[in-house]
Amino acid sequence: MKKAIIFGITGQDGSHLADLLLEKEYQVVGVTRRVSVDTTSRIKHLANNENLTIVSGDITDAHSVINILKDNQDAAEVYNLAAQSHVAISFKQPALTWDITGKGCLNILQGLTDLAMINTRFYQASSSEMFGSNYDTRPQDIDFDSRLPVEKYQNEETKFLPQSPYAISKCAAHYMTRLYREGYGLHASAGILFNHEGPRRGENFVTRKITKWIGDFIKWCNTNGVKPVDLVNDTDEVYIQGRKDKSQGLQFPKLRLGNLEAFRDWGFAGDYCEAMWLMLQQDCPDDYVICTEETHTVAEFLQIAFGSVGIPEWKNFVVVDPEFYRPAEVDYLRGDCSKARENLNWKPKHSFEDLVKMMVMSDLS
Ligand code: NDP
Ligand code: GDR
Repeated sequence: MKKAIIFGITGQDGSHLADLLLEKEYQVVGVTRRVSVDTTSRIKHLANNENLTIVSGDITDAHSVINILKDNQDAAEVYNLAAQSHVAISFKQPALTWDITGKGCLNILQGLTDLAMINTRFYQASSSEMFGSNYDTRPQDIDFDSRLPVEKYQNEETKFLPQSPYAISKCAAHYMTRLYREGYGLHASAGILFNHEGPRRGENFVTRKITKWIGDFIKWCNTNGVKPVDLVNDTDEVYIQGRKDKSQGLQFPKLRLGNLEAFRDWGFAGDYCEAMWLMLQQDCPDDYVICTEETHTVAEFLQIAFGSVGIPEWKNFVVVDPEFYRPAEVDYLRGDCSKARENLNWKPKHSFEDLVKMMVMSDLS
């Protein structure tokens, strides 16, 4: 039976990866950090799985990392999914983000090297945020007519131009992974994953913030006998009024968002965790872009999400609030995953529309 260690098992991806590895009959060691509240809701369904062991540790503490590795030197695979993963928060807590998202990766790589765990394969969760404001271009048509509009994309050859403390920390961890691969011969791969979402997504990322709001709003409408379509002309900046007469006091807070024009290449997290596993099954370690090759704006996400509950016009339910703008934004992400398609035989199984509807349905239940 193969053993795998997952740093970050309580997160969205950690929980999907644990499901996948346990299905494949791995013995999984999941690392959780000590906090004052229960963070294991995403892996609750695995509580009685005898192949899952939870150990306590913090990736910023090199001693704790090395002790976990020492106790599990027979691990075939180590996945580093642990991070302070919220881009906007990284502007407010840059040093903490650096310690977790940047230096944490080094603690694992150095631990693997110090313990001479040369048979253990390592996965680093790199990110499309590393491309920041950069992209490559190619003509949209095969005849390379330069007058045609260009197609913008990012792949393994695109230069990084990070736009946040989070992205800079991820770049450092990414380069460390490459160094330990090339310099020390570790089987270390990095997946440059574009945004991936699903019902287990944290509630402060934009997709889940939207679908959670829709779920709560529809439940509020049902409880109060209010029809969402009757409310669309309400111009209040803060609340949706449930009654024409405001004095009756039936109110629901509007959905407050930042930049609605950013483009993201959004896929389903479950599909992407399969790609992580595939990378570690290859004879040679390498870096791979994982994405859907489609891009959509936040506004398009809103359109489909509201449309899926029968609300064609979302604009009166949403307030653009500068509080959610970032000091620097990543405007356009659209990946090209030809390398993963060819070498890993991987492709996404869920479309953008499937993903949005899956998340809305889950938040309605
Ligand atoms: P989440 O934020 O959902 O999960 C992050 C995990 O890291 C949680 O389990 C968290 O634990 C853990 N963690 C945070 N700090 C520490 C620490 N000091 N020591 C140990 N564990 C810690 O992220 P996702 O699951 O969405 O993403 C997984 C990884 O992939 C992250 O590294 C992220 O940056 C990266 N990534 C994600 C993408 C996405 O679209 N989801 C795209 C590209 C890369 P706790 O529960 O205690 O907070
Ligand atoms: P991102 O995801 O920054 O791409 O990082 P997020 O969902 O936070 O933002 C996506 C886009 O939506 C805009 N936006 C808002 N974002 C949030 N969180 N809240 C809002 O209210 C809001 N309004 C508009 C943002 O400005 C941005 O343009 C995610 C994380 O999972 C990273 O860890 C990962 O590395 C990258 O994806 C790839």
